Amino acid sequence: MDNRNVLNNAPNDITPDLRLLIVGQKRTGRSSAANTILGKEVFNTWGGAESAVAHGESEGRHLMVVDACGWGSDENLVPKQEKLELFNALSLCEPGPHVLLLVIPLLHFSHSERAALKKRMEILTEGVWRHTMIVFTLGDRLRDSIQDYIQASGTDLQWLMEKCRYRYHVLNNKTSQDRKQVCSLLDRAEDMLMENGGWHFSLHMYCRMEEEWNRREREMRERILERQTGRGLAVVPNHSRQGGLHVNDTLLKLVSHG
Ligand SMILES: Nc1nc2c(ncn2[C@@H]2O[C@H](COP(=O)(O)OP(=O)(O)OP(=O)(O)O)[C@@H](O)[C@H]2O)c(=O)[nH]1
Ligand SMILES: [Mg+2]
Repeated sequence: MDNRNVLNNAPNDITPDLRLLIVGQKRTGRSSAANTILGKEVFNTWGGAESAVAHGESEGRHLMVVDACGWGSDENLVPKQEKLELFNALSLCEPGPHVLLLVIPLLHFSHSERAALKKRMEILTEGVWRHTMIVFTLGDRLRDSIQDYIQASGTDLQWLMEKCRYRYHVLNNKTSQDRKQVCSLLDRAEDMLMENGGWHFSLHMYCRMEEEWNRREREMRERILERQTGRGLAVVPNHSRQGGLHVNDTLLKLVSHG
């Protein structure tokens, strides 16, 4: 077994109840959040570490926590090494994470951060958002309430909040002994798991679902086209749509040929 990836193995008879995958940009407090959740200093916070996994018991739950290698800030492309690291982190979480904790520091969330994040999340398919909760770190810097912070933030954070269906939690990693913040984070994660019918995130499954929806959508468009062209009408599909999970937003422009 590769030691760099297994920091603290659980005894064989303990099955982890909840698998958490912690993702986010570099130096945002991912490892600190993982340590706060586990209630011990397992992951190093000196920087630049590779993805790693740890098991532990916290607030009455058996946890598997994967601290994924941090993302870069390139908005236009995701370097191959980053993609491989992301897949590696996922594989450490086999058969798949129940919840992804997307770490965002309580600073200004910029347009370029949004673009970089979007590019990385896209690798995991649109379906990943169902399993994603935002964890705001630097909770000690919060001056007003988190609701005020969210309201005062710009459209980029609003976009992210909507993607995550307003599932978020604030962590202050400087007070890791405050177990109430961890308890409510884990409660929220368990609620999400229930909302998802107990299903964990599986890249393989969501890729297949997207392929299937794309195939059905293509077939439906072709059938409509056949029908309309028979009646002298043409169909112009909307190619600007993202993802392939919704068929009802296909923009049909019917152009009469007289
Ligand atoms: N004040 C404050 N500092 C924090 C908090 N969380 C993390 N930090 C600090 O932020 C720095 C980065 O924390 P890490 O947990 O190593 O962040 P990371 O995202 O794992 O960093 P890399 O693995 O290097 O990408 C460290 O100096 C932490 O002490 C927090 O809630 N409050
Ligand atoms: Mg780290």
